[in-house]
Amino acid sequence: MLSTAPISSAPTTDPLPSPPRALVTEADRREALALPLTTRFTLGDAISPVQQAFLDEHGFIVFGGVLAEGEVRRVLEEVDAIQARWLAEGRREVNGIPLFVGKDPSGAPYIQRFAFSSLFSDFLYELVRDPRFAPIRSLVGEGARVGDREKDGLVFNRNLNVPGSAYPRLGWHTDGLRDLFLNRAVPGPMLNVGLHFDRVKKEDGGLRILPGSHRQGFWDMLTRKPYFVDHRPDPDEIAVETEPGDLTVHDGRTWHRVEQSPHVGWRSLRRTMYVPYVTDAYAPKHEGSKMPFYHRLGRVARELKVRWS
Ligand SMILES: O=C(O)CCC(=O)C(=O)O
Ligand SMILES: [Fe+2]
Repeated sequence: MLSTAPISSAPTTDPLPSPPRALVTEADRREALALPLTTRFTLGDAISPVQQAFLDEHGFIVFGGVLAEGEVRRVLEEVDAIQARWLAEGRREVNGIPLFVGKDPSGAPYIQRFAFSSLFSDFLYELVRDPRFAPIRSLVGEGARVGDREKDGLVFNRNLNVPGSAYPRLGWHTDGLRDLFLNRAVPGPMLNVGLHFDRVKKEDGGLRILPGSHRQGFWDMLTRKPYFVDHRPDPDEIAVETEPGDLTVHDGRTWHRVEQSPHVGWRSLRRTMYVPYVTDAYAPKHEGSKMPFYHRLGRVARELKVRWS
């Protein structure tokens, strides 16, 4: 029988050890600026000064092959198991965050955005605490913890382009504004850490970023583009190309979007997992938590879209 309770006893506030932040010299900065924007870095025991400078300058960075092939496979299996459980339960939301439920190429229900995934899989819970991510946590800040129960928790996305898809693409936005809604305070620096599970080249759609847009003022963060409804390519955007197992970090103030795949069916599948490493005051959610306003809006838009496609 399926149990409906998440792993309730797991601790979620312990800060994890992380090495100190790299010190960046002017020479490191020049070296970082001379690198192509498509550079895939290697994640070591610490963030190198050039890697830190690249992120500071451009607002994003890609590390190649952070997860091994077997780990990529295992994560995908865990997510399939969570889907089976949630569909069997008829689950529509977790801790007040709606699941995006669309259809797969055969027309069967397909969960396209999972929230709080680490509360439903011991493997995922342990994976996001692995020592290899310690340097990434040092980017986020001292004493960063995994927000298993905070914000939307560990998010897993499956973008798919089929009739009835609930999540084929995502319009221009910054992630920081969401924090503004949640905290009612002007957000400071915040980093989003993503793991990628498919080979996505520019011509396959995927993540588009405006490099350096994290250095804009707050006014531009509010008004540069209409949030979420604008899907138009920008002449200054770059495509973030990924291989399965790659890790990306982007600054919460950068403008970015997800371009719809030109392919149709399973060929269009793009899977990502966003890890909430957080440093702010502990604010856990629970099954009675109220759905944030922008998720309410999004849900109405998705339901209309799925119904009419
Ligand atoms: O799919 C991605 O890589 C990015 C998704 C995203 O921007 C978001 O969920 O805020
Ligand atoms: Fe985003």
